[in-house]
Amino acid sequence: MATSIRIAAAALLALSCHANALEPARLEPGWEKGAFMEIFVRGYQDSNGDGVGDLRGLASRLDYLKDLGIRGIWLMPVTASSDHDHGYATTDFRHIAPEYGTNADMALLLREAHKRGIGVIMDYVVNHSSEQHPFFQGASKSRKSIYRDWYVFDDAQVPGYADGWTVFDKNPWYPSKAGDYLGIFGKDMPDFNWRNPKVARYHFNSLRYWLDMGLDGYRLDAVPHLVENNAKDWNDQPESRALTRKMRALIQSYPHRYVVCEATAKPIDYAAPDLCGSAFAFGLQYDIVKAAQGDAKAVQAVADYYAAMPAGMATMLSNHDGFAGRRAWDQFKGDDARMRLAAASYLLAPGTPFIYYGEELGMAGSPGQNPDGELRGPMSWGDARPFSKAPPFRPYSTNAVAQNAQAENPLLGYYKQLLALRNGLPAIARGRFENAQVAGLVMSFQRRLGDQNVVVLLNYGEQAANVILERLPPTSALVSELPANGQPARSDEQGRATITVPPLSTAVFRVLP
Ligand SMILES: [Ca+2]
Ligand SMILES: [Ca+2]
Repeated sequence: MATSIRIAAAALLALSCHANALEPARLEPGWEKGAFMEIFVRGYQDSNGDGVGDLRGLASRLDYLKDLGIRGIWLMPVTASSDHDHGYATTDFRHIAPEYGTNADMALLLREAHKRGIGVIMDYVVNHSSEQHPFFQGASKSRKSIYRDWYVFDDAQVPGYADGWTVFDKNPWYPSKAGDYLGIFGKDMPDFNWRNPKVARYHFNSLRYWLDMGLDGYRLDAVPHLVENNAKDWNDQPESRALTRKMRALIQSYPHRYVVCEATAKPIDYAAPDLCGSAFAFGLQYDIVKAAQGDAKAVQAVADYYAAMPAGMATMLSNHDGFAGRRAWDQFKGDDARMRLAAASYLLAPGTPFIYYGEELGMAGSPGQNPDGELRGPMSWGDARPFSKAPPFRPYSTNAVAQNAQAENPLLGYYKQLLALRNGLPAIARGRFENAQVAGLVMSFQRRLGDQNVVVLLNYGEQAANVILERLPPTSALVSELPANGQPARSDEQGRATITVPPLSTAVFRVLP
């Protein structure tokens, strides 16, 4: 059974390889500036009643994502892994995890997503494999294994190389039958030896494998950790940047592909067009949440960040990792108005926004889990067609009955409105960020692209605010886009307009010359 599926998938791949050179672009240029959904496949939709989400389940929810206004999907790791949870301990870089489906299911998901104008990128774990990976099983059992030089062993380096290391408060060296090996992220995840050209060739071919199938790009995991030089110089080394550059170039040798890097320490460096091109704006999410909670300093910090950041930043409110913060709904303790402000603070701003699955529903964490586990629960679809017919792999969210995709859910409607603006007004998706003004708890800015000029005003305060907008085109009409039936306004001959923004709300105007 498995063999015949693999053969079918291989035949399908062969077809897509040949078609690749002549194939027209599947997605519109600039598609990656639409909003992405970060999806934990295990928690999204189960199709076969085993209580575990899978690719066919996700494919059956593509209409929901399209209807919401999503333009891209980031799949957390979907290839075979040994951790039975997040998937970052890879055991096979070229086969889908059996509990998620087959490579043919992946090809199906890509086709169905493209039909709906949605691009799909997947996590690729470049720094390490699982200790269960057959390569490491060989490398760690015998010094004679052909795979031993695929990993970092202390005796392959200068004497004393493994002495005196502390990485994330731990000694990253672990014993094995074949000597001590390096595991920056722990014993279960041995680091690849990226100085070995065979390792680089293997991963470059794996990246090509999924691109040839039609994948629209990658989220490259932990790239500043590819190469370590010594006990002191192990983070963000020049060699790691050079490899990241090379991978980005390889991926973007295919048309309309998007790459985003996880580079927690120096994300702005990694978002440079000649390095990764895009990187997660770690840190910004704390300020957005604080701003939406009414912290004036944070409001200024958000405006300053957008004014200074490269266009390729990937923004978010939270993600699958506890260090990035709890689920947004939990951080706001269910305060719908502040949750909306946080959403507007990144979905109407520059960069590529990544919504964490369920955020748009106001989904809370899974009960009784560790800090990471509570973030990765089953999606709150509602009872009519739930996540699974079987007991789920992890308990449903604490508010799955109150906040789901089927019940009357004003927050979901609001996310649709924001994404409709992003998709309908190119200045919001791709325009410059200009003329930011901050006064206390009120922030406004203009987004401009070609002739299109859009003004966004956010009032994080509990009182209505009168904002005097400056530097507008003189004597222009301001047409309200949010709320849809809002009062219009006009700028005077000095390019000023006075707008009243209700408490805890966002207003969007299109400026017509
Ligand atoms: Ca399943
Ligand atoms: Ca490494």
